[in-house]
Amino acid sequence: MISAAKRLVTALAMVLGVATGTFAAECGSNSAGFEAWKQDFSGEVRGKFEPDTIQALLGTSYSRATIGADRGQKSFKLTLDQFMAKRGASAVASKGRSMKAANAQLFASIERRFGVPPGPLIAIWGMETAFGSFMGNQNTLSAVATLAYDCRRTEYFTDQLMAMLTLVDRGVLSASSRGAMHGEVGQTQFLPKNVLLYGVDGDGDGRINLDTKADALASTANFLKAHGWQAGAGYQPGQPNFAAIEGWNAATVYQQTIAIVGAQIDGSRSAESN
Ligand SMILES: [Ca+2]
Repeated sequence: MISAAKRLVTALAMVLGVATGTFAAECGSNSAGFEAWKQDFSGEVRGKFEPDTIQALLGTSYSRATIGADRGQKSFKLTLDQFMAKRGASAVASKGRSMKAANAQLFASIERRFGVPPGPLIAIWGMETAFGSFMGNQNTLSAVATLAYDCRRTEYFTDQLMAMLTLVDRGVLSASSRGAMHGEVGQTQFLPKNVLLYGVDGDGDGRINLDTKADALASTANFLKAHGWQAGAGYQPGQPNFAAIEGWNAATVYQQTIAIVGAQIDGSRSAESN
């Protein structure tokens, strides 16, 4: 028992060591050190990834747009009503109902597979990218590499960069993949580590491509299931599935909005499960 536990601790330490910055490459707060960091970091992970993937990393450039967006993030507290108005929640609900009708088969197959009903998935889809309209146009590998280099959240984004390099290795994403400012990709804006952990093939073409709605929505359902979603249980605050929604986004008003808009889309069925 003890030795098994010890082995587990050792294995965990090794995994965490890889994931959380035993890297010596030096972070920086402007573009000046990026080339040197890239060389150092690439040297440290050489052998963990395919040579082409390392070349792709070496081909990244410092993303000023990403850093600008990161520095510009303002955290001001909105009330739930203010947040819902700002994010166009009522438009998401009404467009969401027509998206549900137009994609009925897709949502039925997702619910059979993961137990997650359409409402919360469509609320997330509408809030994140206006149903796939705005997925972002930043080079994902450069965005994530820039944030891994940047001193503000080096550890968190080094972890994301390792996931991104794994995805490039596997051909799920590539050196030319594009997405939002912090490296979020696809129709529901997964960070690379979430693509790696929860990405699934929703349309059965044998590939995971979160730029497609079927794969993005199935992966989002898989994310919620992995965060404890129980088929048939309610998802309003205080009900069993609200915890899975809390796993999606840290902001309380965002969580509440997903629950409210989701119920508006699911309609009477969600009222029955309340
Ligand atoms: Ca697919």
